[in-house]
Amino acid sequence: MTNHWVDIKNADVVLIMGGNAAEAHPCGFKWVTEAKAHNKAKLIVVDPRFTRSASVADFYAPIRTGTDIIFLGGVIRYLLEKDQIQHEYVKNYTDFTFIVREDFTFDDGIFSGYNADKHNYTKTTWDYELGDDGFVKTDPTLAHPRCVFNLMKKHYERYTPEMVESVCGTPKEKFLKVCEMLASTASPTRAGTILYALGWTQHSIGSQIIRTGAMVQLLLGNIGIAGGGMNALRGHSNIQGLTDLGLMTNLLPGYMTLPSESEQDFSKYIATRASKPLRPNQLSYWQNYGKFHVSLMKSWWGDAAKAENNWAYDYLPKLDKPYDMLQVFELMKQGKVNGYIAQGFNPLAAAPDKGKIGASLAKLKFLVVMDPLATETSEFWKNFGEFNDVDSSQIQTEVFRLPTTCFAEENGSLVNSGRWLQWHWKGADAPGEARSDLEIMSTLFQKMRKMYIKDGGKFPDPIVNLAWPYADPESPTPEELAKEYNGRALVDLADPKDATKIVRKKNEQVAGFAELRDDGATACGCWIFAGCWTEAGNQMARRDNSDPTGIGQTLNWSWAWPANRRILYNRASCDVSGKPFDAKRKLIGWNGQKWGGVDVPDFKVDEAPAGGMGPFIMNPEGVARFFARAGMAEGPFPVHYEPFETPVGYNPLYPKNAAATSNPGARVFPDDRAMFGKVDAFPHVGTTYRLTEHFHYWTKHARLNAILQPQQFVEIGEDLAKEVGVVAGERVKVSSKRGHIVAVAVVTKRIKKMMIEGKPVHHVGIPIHWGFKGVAKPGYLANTLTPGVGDGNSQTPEFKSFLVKVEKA
Ligand SMILES: Nc1nc2c(c(=O)[nH]1)N[C@H]1C(S)=C(S)[C@@H](COP(=O)(O)OP(=O)(O)OC[C@H]3O[C@@H](n4cnc5c(=O)[nH]c(N)nc54)[C@H](O)[C@@H]3O)O[C@H]1N2
Ligand SMILES: Nc1nc2c(c(=O)[nH]1)N[C@H]1C(S)=C(S)[C@@H](COP(=O)(O)OP(=O)(O)OC[C@H]3O[C@@H](n4cnc5c(=O)[nH]c(N)nc54)[C@H](O)[C@@H]3O)O[C@H]1N2
Ligand SMILES: [Mo]
Repeated sequence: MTNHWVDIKNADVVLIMGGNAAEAHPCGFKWVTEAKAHNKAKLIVVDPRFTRSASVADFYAPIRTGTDIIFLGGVIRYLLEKDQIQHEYVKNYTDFTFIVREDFTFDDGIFSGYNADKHNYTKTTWDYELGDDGFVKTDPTLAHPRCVFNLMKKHYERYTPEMVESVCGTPKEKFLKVCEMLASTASPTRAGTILYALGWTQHSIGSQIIRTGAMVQLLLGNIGIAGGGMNALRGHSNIQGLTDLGLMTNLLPGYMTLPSESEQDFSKYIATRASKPLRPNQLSYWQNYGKFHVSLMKSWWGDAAKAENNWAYDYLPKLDKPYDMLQVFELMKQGKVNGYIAQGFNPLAAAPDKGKIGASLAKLKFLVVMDPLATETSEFWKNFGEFNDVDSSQIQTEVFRLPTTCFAEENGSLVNSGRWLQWHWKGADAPGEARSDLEIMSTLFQKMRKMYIKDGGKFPDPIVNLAWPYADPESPTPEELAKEYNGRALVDLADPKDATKIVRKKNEQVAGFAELRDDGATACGCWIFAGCWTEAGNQMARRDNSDPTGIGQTLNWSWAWPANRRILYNRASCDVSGKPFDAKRKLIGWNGQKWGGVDVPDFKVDEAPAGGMGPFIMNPEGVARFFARAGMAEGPFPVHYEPFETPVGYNPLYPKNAAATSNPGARVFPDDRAMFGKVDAFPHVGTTYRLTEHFHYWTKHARLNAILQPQQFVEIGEDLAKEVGVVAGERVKVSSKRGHIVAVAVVTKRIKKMMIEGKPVHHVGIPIHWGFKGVAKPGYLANTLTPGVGDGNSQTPEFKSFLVKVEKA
């Protein structure tokens, strides 16, 4: 989230699109209710199904899955055409006026630089035009044909209300009503928020859908203000913490990135990331990258990380490609992986194309499952009849189950969607032989290290030299780790401006990331967490909920990254002179000497507005981007592409160009490509989702949840039920090119037939929660059906839109 849960109450308009907060985030959803009750906020829900969120909305509009870019692109077109944008904001805080390179093109659905054979782009042309001074050229009059404003206007010309109706299946007047409600927040004194989750992410164009939403928010001046923002409602209680700590294959903690294979040179690695400002007087905060990186290396390798060895740069793996879930299972299937540790992860249930996952696990020599429960994955080799029809005698994989505790059985912190690190205390001791993940991992590490010390190996240094400063090496405590993430001084730190003044004593915790150094004088396990556990103690355990102005800015409740800031980009809530756009929702302001208010300024505190520094300090240009230079896999402006399994068969925007039907920049493995179904054999659109009564594949082990939702069902509309000849309660077979499931049919008015490009399209709703382990009725894994293709940037699988066929069982 750019903002935070409580802040939702400040919104005038709430758009829930690509998520179902009332069911998947029932606690957080109360802030939507608060906004409605106290702020007379209007709630809009756009979803293929009439959900529980929709049932309390002021306005609901249906949409075909996977077409949100057409819808949102249509909103962009509407806002530009009707001139309903926050002019001052857009002019000063975005790249509207920036000029784009002359060799950048977009032709019939494809951007310049496409390598058709490799299904990827060379992105050099996707950039601004630079002047001789090294700065981007701009045209404040917006007359230049290649300024971002004009390119964008042209780009979204095709996204008409008629196109929206035809491709998304959203009736034109409903679409226009949504536009009108959103446009009402273009005023500086009205705020609109967007809440989204998997209905946006789980598509082959998921990241671009989210970008389009962000572009709408920028046009409306809704980023950086109270009651605004782009708010990703995250999944597991600590999934935000997972990405913060860099547990993605290409990341390091704090959203630093691992070097790629071609980056063997340390200084170049740093220089590429420490971008120089692209406009005069901009901060370009990532210029501090070296400080965060060197402090991380000191934290990991202690004395072994020194200036002479580039702070152990050679210890870091250099990536040839991302090793996300889809990639790993592809390699496993090819027999290139010997062992796999599934820690708190049930891939047989959670990953796409269960057939492929099961076949891949069967190729392993060993599988370790660290989990409190026996899961589908740990029992993948057992025959469970129709639900897992395998021949155990053919599977050689040795499986080890290591029972773990779960979060309620240990202390620690969870980072919520609003970036708050909230400390929690254990509620009970774990049963049986369970040990904490920390203890299991540490014990494994100690054993492996001993083996490397004894036997050597090709390159044992990274393992042998890892710093391990914990009182009990086999069981570090969450408190020890939290302090390490915060970081500390390794020597007395002198004031950079006055060498005689010591600002931080050796071994003291740092107060924030501004104290970190790139000369080896500090260690910090995650720079964005610096400040969470200072000399003043554990800031995450704070529980003072005082809120000076009543807008939910409880700065003494827990601790938020970065720097306890609650609303990112909050400098953008003020005009150029530093005066809040909206006095009643004031976050910060310039008082003549410095910035201050009820949030921690996302800006240099003493930087006078007259200097012209922009609010988006993480971007070298200081402003927000409509034109995503070089960043995304499939282009700088979001384009609608059809799901890989499309019910239409062509891209209605570019019907003549087959190469532009589905995302040209998505990474698809050849074998998976062969497993895509076509609409003639699989005429219905499947989409998977969750229910309030279950948590994934986990709560079917709990009797109470199993009583609430005992058995697998699918939801179909009344028209489809009639077509296939079933009534509610009968069983249906749902098949895709990859397999089938059988489940009870729930016939509902909540899913309606849509007319898409003149033809009827039916959605089939498939809840994900069942499987063959647990106390609920055994069932099929929903992911028997889903295709193995991911988003071009995040590799998130296309779980929300694929083709199936429904028949009476
Ligand atoms: N009770 C419960 N709560 C949970 C979970 C759980 O298992 N159970 N899981 C947690 C986790 S890990 C996560 S990630 C979150 C997920 O939270 P959500 O994303 O809110 O959950 P989903 O039910 O997967 O899907 C959301 C909605 O997206 C809609 N949708 C599908 N395709 C599209 C589309 O193309 N466009 C639009 N606009 N909408 C679409 C679906 O109809 C569905 O209503 O929930 C978390 N909360
Ligand atoms: N078709 C389809 N597939 C989906 C989705 C979808 O919408 N549609 N959603 C996707 C999403 S968003 C998610 S997040 C995944 C979820 O996929 P998973 O994360 O694999 O599923 P869970 O069942 O939530 O959790 C996995 C295991 O973690 C264990 N666990 C709980 N606490 C601890 C602990 O402290 N330590 C350890 N070691 N284990 C613990 C649980 O017992 C459980 O077995 O599914 C994905 N798959
Ligand atoms: Mo999730």
